[in-house]
Amino acid sequence: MNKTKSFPKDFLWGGAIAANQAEGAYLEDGKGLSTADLMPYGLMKGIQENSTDLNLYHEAVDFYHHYKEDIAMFAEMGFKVFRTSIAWSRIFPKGDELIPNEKGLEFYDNLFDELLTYGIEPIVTISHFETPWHLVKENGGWKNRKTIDHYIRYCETIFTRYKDKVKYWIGFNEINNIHTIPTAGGGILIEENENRLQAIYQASHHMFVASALATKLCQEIITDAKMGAMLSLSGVYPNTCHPDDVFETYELRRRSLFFSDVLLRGTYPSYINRIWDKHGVQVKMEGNDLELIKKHTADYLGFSYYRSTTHKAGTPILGHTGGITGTPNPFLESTSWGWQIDSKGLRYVCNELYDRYQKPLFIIENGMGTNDEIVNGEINDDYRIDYIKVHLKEMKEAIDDGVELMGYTYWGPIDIVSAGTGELKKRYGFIYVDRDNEGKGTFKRLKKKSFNWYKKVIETNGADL
Ligand code: BGP
Repeated sequence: MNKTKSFPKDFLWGGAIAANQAEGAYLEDGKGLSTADLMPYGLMKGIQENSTDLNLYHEAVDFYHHYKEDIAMFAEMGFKVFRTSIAWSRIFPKGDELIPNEKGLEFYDNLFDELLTYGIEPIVTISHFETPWHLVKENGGWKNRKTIDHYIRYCETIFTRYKDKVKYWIGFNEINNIHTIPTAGGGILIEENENRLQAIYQASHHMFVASALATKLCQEIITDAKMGAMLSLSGVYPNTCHPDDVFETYELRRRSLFFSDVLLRGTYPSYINRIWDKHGVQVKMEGNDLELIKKHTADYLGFSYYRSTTHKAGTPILGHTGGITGTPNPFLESTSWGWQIDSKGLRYVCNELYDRYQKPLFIIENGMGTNDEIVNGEINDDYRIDYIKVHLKEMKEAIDDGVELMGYTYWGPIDIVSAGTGELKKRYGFIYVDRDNEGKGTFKRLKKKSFNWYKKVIETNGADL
């Protein structure tokens, strides 16, 4: 008789958003410009500094002024945790100041207090696809080793300020995405004729040192703090069983796992040397960098899982997955955005990661973005319920496989601006927001069918899916 598959009783159910995709108020109360504020077509399309086109990140869904109402609904669903990010440029508008912006600090004090009044634990991403624009434009962002100092001053400020309110932290969102979206993912601009991978791996090294220093600082300032590494780790399969497809896909996967290898194992893996040699990369390291990285590894691995893609040998890739470089998987359905739905792949990835690191995992992003329609005043998003249901079932299997899974924060419990496209019509939420791609709407919130379904999932700890 199979023992009933169940989630641990202390499983951390919740939802996840990011400051730049939800808050709006992009220049309010002293906030400085961030890289996201200059990307009207989404974070994949890079900086458009002088564009006058509508940038939906500027007002997003106005979480800055609606957070109390939204948190009340997250509490109604029974959230145990809620992940969001602090906008670095709210705290240090240019990034290199010595004194923080008090109004920025106050906002997050109020936000975390609101969560805690409902017994919801905040999970805070320190840098989620946005860096103060001044640091990037004037100082080269993470290419410049000085950015470590600015980031650590920012960390010391928020750890000290929120030490009694926040114990779950994440250093960088999807740090491996510096490959595919270097400006959003790594706060760097790749110049004309610059060696792209030299820039990416040098910046990554600075981010690794900053992560180690931040982990050390966090544990010194906040008792029982948990500092997580976080990567984008949807699945990637060989396009065919041809050994070339298989091996090149393995290399591609490892180019992502390189980041978690360094952050969780604490050393640069030997396979990276061949990649660096091949691309003329020479990473400058200083003093006790490697000792810091070795000593202060992350406590857990958070990752985003949405889909799986395929890779065909010989297909040029910009980054770690580079999207679907092979043919679409004929065994999988796709969302209206062409993301292939692969719940079994989540079980695979959970096992892959737990076998590799033997550290707790946290599914910190998973969700379905699609074009929800209001029909007769209702939004019947059965497709979203089905998407989540099949993924939760595979998570239970992974737990039964022996994987230590800390929790699940559904990506976008409320509609927010897409990172990939800068649009609002790609909706993820259990809560609909009346605002469209043209920036029109009342910001009114409306529960979708999935709202009460997810509430029941949490109430029953995922028992009857
Ligand atoms: C991840 C990001 C999130 C979120 C998600 C969904 O890479 O960490 O910020 O945006 O992708 O992607 P999109 O918003 O493009 O649908």
